Parts: sequence; C-alpha cells; structure tokens
Amino acid sequence: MGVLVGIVGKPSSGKTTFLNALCGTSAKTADYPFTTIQPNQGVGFVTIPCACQELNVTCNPNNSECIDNVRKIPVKVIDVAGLVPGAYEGKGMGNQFLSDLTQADILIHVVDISGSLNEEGETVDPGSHDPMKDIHFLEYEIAAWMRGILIKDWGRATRKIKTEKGNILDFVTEKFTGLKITKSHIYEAIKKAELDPSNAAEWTEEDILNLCINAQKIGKPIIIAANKIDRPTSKDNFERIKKELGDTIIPTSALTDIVLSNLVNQGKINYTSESGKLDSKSDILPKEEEILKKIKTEILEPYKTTGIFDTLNKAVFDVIHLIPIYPVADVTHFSDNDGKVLPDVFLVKEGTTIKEFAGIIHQDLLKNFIHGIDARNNRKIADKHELKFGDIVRIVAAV
Ligand SMILES: Nc1nc2c(ncn2[C@@H]2O[C@H](COP(=O)(O)OP(=O)(O)O)[C@@H](O)[C@H]2O)c(=O)[nH]1
Ligand SMILES: [Mg+2]
Repeated sequence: MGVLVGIVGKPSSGKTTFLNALCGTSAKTADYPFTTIQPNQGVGFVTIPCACQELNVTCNPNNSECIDNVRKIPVKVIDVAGLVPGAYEGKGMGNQFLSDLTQADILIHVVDISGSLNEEGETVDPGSHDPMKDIHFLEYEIAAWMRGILIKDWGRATRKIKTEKGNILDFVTEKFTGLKITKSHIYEAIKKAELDPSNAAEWTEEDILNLCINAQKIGKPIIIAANKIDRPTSKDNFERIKKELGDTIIPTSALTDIVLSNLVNQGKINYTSESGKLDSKSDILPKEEEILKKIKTEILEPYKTTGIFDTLNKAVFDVIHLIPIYPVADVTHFSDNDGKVLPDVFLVKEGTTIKEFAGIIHQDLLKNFIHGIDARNNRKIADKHELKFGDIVRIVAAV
C-alpha cells in the first residue's frame, strides 16, 4: 500500500522547490537544467479535519499527525529528472525520467506558468513561451513512451491473439504491469479510444497512441501546478489556461512557500502552509517586511495559499479519489487495543469494501473476517459495504 505522488515537468520549472516546500526537505535547486538526476524523495502530507473534533475526544495519532484538529496523513512524493521533448526516444534524462515515474499513482505537473523558459528549460524573455505547450507535450511524451512499450511485439502478439483467440486486453495489461496501470483502466481506455478489441491487428500506430493517451489519463492522471504564479507574466497565462482546464490547474508559488517556511524557522512569523494564515511576530527586518507585504498582496490575498498543499490534497482526494479511514478496536472510546484514540488513518480507494479494508490492515483480519462495525453509530457493517470518506470502523474477526 502507500500512495506515491510523482512531480514531473521540464527542467527549472520548480519541481525540486515544490518537493522541498511540500516535504520540508532541502534537495538542491538551481536555475540550470538537470540539477536533479537521481530522483529526490520526501514525505508530504494531505490534510483532513480530524475526527477528534467532531467526537470531542483527544486523539493519540500514530501513523499520522494531528495539529489544531487537522489530521496530517503522510504520502510519499518523488521529484524526477526534468523532461524535455523527445524524452521518450531517450533524449535528455528521458529514459531515467520515465522509468522513475512508473510507480507513481498520480503526477503533479509543475509548469512555469510565467512562460519564461523554453521547452528545454532554458531562460527566455518572460512571457514569450506558452505554458499550454508544456501541458500538451508532457501528455504526449508519456503516451508516446507507453506506445513504445506496446509496439515492441505488437505484430507477433496480435497475430497470435487472432489465431489462438486470445485477448488484447490481457496482452496490454501484461505490458503495463510495471506501470501501475490495471486491466480495468485498459478496458476503459480501449472503450474511450473507440477501438475494436477483436481486431487489434488492424489498429494503426495512431490508434495505439490514442489508447495510450487514454490509459495515461485514467491510470496515471496528471494535475497541473501553475508554478511561479508570483511572477508578473503569470496571471494572464493562468487565467487563460484555467478557462480551458478548469479545476485541474492550481496556482502555486513553491518559492514563496520556502521563503515563508524559512521565516517560520527563524521564529519571525507564524504561518500555516495549509491555510495560508500568516502573522508577523518579531525581529523582522525592513527588507523582510517588504517581502511579506508583497507576498500578502500578490499571493495570499488573491489565491489564499501558496497552493502547494492544495495541489497535493486535490491530487489525492479529488483526482485519484482516495478516502481516509480510521480503524479502531474499541468503538466506545474510538481507540486501539492499547487505548490510543484514533491512532491511525489509512488512505484507500473510493469503493473499498469493509472486507477489503480488513485485508489492507492485515491478512489475518481478512482471513478471519466476520463483519465490521461503524464506530459512529455502533451498527454492523456487512462485508460488501463500501466505506465512506472519514469512516471510523472496527473489524470483527474470529480469533
Ligand atoms: N519566482 C519563482 N521562482 C521559483 C518558484 N519555484 C521555483 N523557482 C525557481 O526556479 C528555479 C528552478 O527551480 P528548481 O526547483 O531547481 O527546478 P527543477 O529543475 O524543476 O527541479 C530556482 O531558481 C527556483 O528558485 C516560484 O514559485 N516562483
Ligand atoms: Mg530539480
């Protein structure tokens, strides 16, 4: 189990800064391409209002944290080598990039929304590059790479499927096993691409690319961080592209988040990344005062937050539809066997049944599963019952 979020984008768009802001890490960032060769990793947090407040109990978090009634649930984040056009053919750090992201459940595409870098990540006149191009090209690169994996044995495989009455779905599923793309994703992608599964031998290269574009959208969705929103040329680009993409693009300023965190660490301000709440405290230099004023009027007033945590929350809860579930052993006290109250929260796929959840916690619980109990109302839950966002449940198993 465990969710993995991949941060992708062209060189110098701010991927590593984004990771550092999300995870409180200090991986190297710079203004020249390919600073990141090995993937940087960290642990970020998605947040939900903790059930402790609603239930009026004091919780004892174990696998997560609770700060001011906000439960912070860890998710793994990786930042991979910058992606340049032609990566699927091995250009730049292409192959490295693509194989690093195979295990990701969702991708955050960090885009330089100010349009100040060309497609290779080199500095150009501010506003002269259209960030929409980056968005299209990243989708294309990933799909083209996936197509490359499929077409290796395509001819032989499809002929064999035809003579032996095999199934194209099984072939594609097997090819994509390492990519965390499942059979049901592929089934859906074939349908969306309007391809006839009974004559895969006749599919053109374009058909296969179309299948891959859909498989990526379903199996490895992308959410866009419109980064460097603090720069003068960003706002117009953001508004134009948002009209086209709607809620899947979020304005962010990773650098602003880092600047604020540094001031927090020096004890000069109080600031919560998740809510964007900022108060000055003490010993602020005139220069810092000026920066803070600018951050308030240009970022926090129009956009509320620096967008970093919004992007992660949205990715995990709205795009891949995970839901947080609290397992407990004692439904009266909402505690585990050691008396710890609401110790753990698990992120599971929407649609997970109580019995499947038992298996996620422990194989023995699944083997000996009898039923579940909803701790909020003490009612029995039958095995096929699907869990809801924020459920607190006990698994009853034979001992
Ligand atoms: N103005 C501005 N600069 C940023 C922002 N995020 C990152 N940068 C700068 O962009 C440059 C490249 O950042 P880096 O994180 O190394 O990019 P990467 O190559 O995508 O990992 C650095 O100089 C960062 O300070 C942002 O939100 N606003
Ligand atoms: Mg980097």
